[in-house]
Amino acid sequence: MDTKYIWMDGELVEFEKATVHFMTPALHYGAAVFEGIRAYETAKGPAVFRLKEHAERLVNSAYVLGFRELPWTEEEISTAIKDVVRVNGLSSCYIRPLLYMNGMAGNLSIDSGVPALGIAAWEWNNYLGEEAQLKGIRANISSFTRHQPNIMMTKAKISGNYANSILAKTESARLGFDEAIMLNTQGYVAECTGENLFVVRKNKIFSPQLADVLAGITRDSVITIAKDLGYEVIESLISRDQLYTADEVFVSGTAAECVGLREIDFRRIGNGKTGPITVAIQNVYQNAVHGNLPQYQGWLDYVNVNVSIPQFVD
Ligand code: PPE
Repeated sequence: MDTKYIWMDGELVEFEKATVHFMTPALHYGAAVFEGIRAYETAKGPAVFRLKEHAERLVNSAYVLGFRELPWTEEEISTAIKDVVRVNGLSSCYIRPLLYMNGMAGNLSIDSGVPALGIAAWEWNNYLGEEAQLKGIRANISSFTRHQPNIMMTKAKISGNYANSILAKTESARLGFDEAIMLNTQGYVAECTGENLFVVRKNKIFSPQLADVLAGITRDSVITIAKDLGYEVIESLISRDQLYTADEVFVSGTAAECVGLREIDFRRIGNGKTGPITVAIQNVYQNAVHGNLPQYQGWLDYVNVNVSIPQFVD
């Protein structure tokens, strides 16, 4: 992995030394929360995309999981994230903060552990394959149901929630698909294993309501961009057959960015290529994240501005 330092509880630790103990409760119970963030190359150096919203969601996820007090503020976490990008000399990268229950496994109350925080950053392109952005991907409807919101807390990016995604993604991959679409307990479309989903029908854009899915920050960016492009965006129930007959279906996520679905359950979607509205949104998104569009500058946090002096350990 192309990274040298990982931030752990306030110190920059060499990659090989950034380890946790086998008895860490987070490892046993999935009692951790995380973020996926991207930084992109711009004319003014690397910029983290929507850092404030990601730091806020991380802290909210920890709160939902049950942590009452955290030793870091959102601002401190944001500064640490920028430090990690800078000290690793990365111009564009994926950033993974993980806030986890530390201590000794053996007690399921979150109060029996203490919060710990690590932040890594590395180059990570093509989450859904090299040609995903251009050609679109193939998905299936998973045989696994997405979380019911009183079983797992779907607004929180809790590590344990991702066992559900692993079940679905593994099944899809073994069946030869690129991604799984998951239905909610009522049988309506929820989200993919690591992306939110959109449907285009007669020039209108639909997305499942937030009730049982992660409130994706890319989803929010896509909605803003789509509206700025003049499209109506409607949050609604979406059924499986509405996917099959859609003009376009696309997914959004930090890692995946914006990717069209060219086939679902062996049925061609639209003309079997990334659709024109998806392409238009992809273009604006790519220009926005690279700092080419003044109207979306507020989404960027430049890594080389207000530089602090991070603490290294050997
Ligand atoms: N739904 C789920 C279940 C999800 O995991 C993600 C992010 C999204 C929606 C989109 O959220 P946002 O990134 O804020 O637009 N999935 C992460 C990938 C997880 C992985 O390690 O794999 C991501 O894109 O960072």
